[in-house]
Amino acid sequence: MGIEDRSRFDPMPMDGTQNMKLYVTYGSPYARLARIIVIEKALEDRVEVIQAKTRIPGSPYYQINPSGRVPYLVDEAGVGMEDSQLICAYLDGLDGKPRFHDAARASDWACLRLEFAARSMCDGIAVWGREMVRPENERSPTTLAHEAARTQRMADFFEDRVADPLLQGSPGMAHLMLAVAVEMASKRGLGDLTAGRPRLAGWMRSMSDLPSMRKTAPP
Ligand SMILES: N[C@@H](CCC(=O)N[C@@H](CS)C(=O)NCC(=O)O)C(=O)O
Repeated sequence: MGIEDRSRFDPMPMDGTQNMKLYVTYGSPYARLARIIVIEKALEDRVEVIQAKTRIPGSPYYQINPSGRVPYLVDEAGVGMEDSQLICAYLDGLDGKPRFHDAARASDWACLRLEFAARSMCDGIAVWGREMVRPENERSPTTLAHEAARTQRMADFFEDRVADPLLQGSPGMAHLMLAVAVEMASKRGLGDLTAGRPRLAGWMRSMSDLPSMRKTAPP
């Protein structure tokens, strides 16, 4: 649903609070993380997912989030917040039982190092994707080559790490970030990062099978 249509779909809970609103684009890997947490935490009834129009001059979305980025969450009190890290932690903690940011993981530097390495990989893939949507004569071959090489190095890094117990077992933010990054690389045309990387391939098969990953697969 576009932001211009949303007033028709704004159910107001009886207690005077409003449903949360999560602004996304369906191709954004960062917005996808927030959408995954909404599903994993069974928050679909409390969070309305709204498609924002990003990267266009004068978008009405800039009245909601002046940075123009997604994801952006407006909470039940009407307070807005941006960035997938913050939004995921907020949504995960609403029931007081965070599963993706539990206290053990939040203070575990090894977990956080993996999550942020995956985030760094995703940032590079996003830059590559952004470059590729420009008209061909505006694309920078230097940037494309730089980001493509970074992506391959990071895929090698994770081929060596996915067997680590930290990336096995129930998913945390590092798992989600890495899985979303690998799927985005393939979707955006950077290739199948699991090809020739058997450990990453096996790991991705189980991640891509999660219902929340399937339901949020990019168009
Ligand atoms: N660090 C941010 C990154 C968010 C981000 O870069 N979002 C992109 C989509 S992938 C965006 O909204 N771009 C629109 C723009 O730059 O105007 C996060 O984790 O949420």
